[in-house]
Amino acid sequence: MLIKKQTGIEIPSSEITPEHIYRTRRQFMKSAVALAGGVLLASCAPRAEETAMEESTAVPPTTTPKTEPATTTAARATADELGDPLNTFEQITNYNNYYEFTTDKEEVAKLAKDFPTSPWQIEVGGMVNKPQTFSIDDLRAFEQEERIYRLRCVEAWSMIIPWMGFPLAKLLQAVEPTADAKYVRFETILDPDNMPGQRSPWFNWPYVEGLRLDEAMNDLTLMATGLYGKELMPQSGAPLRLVVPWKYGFKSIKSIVKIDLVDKMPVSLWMDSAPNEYGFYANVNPEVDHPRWSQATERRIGELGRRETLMFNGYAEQVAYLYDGMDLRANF
Ligand SMILES: Nc1nc2c(c(=O)[nH]1)N[C@H]1C(S)=C(S)[C@@H](COP(=O)(O)O)O[C@H]1N2
Ligand SMILES: [Mo]
Repeated sequence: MLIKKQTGIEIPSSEITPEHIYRTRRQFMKSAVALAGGVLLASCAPRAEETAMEESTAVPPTTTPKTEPATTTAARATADELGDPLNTFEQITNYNNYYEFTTDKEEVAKLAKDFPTSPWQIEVGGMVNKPQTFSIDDLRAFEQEERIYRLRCVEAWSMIIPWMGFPLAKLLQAVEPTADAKYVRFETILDPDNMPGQRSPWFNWPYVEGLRLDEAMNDLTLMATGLYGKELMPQSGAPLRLVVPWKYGFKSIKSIVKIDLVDKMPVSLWMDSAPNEYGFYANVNPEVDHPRWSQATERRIGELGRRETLMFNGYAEQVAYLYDGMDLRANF
């Protein structure tokens, strides 16, 4: 049975999961993983000599008009698998990094409000047997699931977000990467008329990101289309953004229009603008500091104290094997 949500995204009722089932599934995931063995400117700062993107100490405003999330499953799950509470819809949609609009996290929502996200196409090509252009409707062919993930920005703040979406692996399987494909390159839309930040000369637009093919195929790697059971809003990267929960938030590129399978490591926008500060891997690692600040702890949005940052953002069981034998300091 399919439940038609107000978003127009069809979600199988099997995916509408009450809390106690989450718990069971979580136990299952843990044992399954054991058996198998297996974000900046901070990244966001334009240039090293620029002032560090200082995180504001202000808690996201609660006075903004409230759009209530749909009362679905997503809304009913209240914690991640570590038992920590989800951030609120208001927090998640009013504290954003999206340099195409502004570097002010609390102004993104307002500036992005009318950004046109329909019609939209995602061109998937490069080293594949079946290049394909997907419309947002086409993406409904991929079963939508809910994934509750921690998002850790390289600026040392974090949130817990209940995403809706589908594994990137499903999309890649559909286009059939060739044997030569080693990396996946993602590109954000170039639309300076509607994205004032893209008129800034600080960056070589559009925003580009990349993953190694095995990272892209990992089950945690998500193409997100919604959160809290609602379609993504522009500030969150509508209509389609990447979510790679074990890497700093800047890897989770928003408003994607192009995905290419390639054989060379892509140069991301951050690598291009500050190669000494932002590497290709950007795995969350409390032991490898950013040149301008420590990564040992973080501030969870909505909390006062600081938390210890977890290796691979708490997803080591699922992803550490990807980096066996690699020097994580050299490959930062
Ligand atoms: N196209 C694009 N994608 C982007 C960014 C950006 O500026 N432009 N910022 C990144 C950073 S630094 C982070 S931390 C996350 C923030 O996602 P959120 O605003 O949905 O929390 O988006 C990432 N994706
Ligand atoms: Mo970030």
